Amino acid sequence: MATKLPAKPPEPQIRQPQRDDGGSVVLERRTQKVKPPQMYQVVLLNDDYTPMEFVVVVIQEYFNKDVETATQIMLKIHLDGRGVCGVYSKDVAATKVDQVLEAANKAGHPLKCISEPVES
Ligand code: TYC
Repeated sequence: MATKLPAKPPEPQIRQPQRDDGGSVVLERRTQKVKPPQMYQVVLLNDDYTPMEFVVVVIQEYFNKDVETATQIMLKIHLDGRGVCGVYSKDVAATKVDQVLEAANKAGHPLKCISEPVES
């Protein structure tokens, strides 16, 4: 499979040469600002039926957290209704959501998972 090369930074924009009053040619360089990519947070939502132990395992497995951190995040979700499990690029966040929903469906739990842009 062909791998994509990283995108090149944009070339500085150079406008048409202008003449100043003294007859010399002046080139104006305007460097384009490159913004960092929008990041997405993956959020688990609380429900009344998914077992706490299952949520802790999901957070460990799909978000690479240790058992203590995963338990803290699970308890936060249980108490607040939602909790951020990780922050990723858009594609990786969407894949995490799919993986969590598939694991929950397979196990017969109604666990919900979403991704949303991180506010800057
Ligand atoms: N509220 C669930 C319970 O009491 C536990 C739970 C935690 C469910 C986090 C979902 O994302 C969740 N069994």
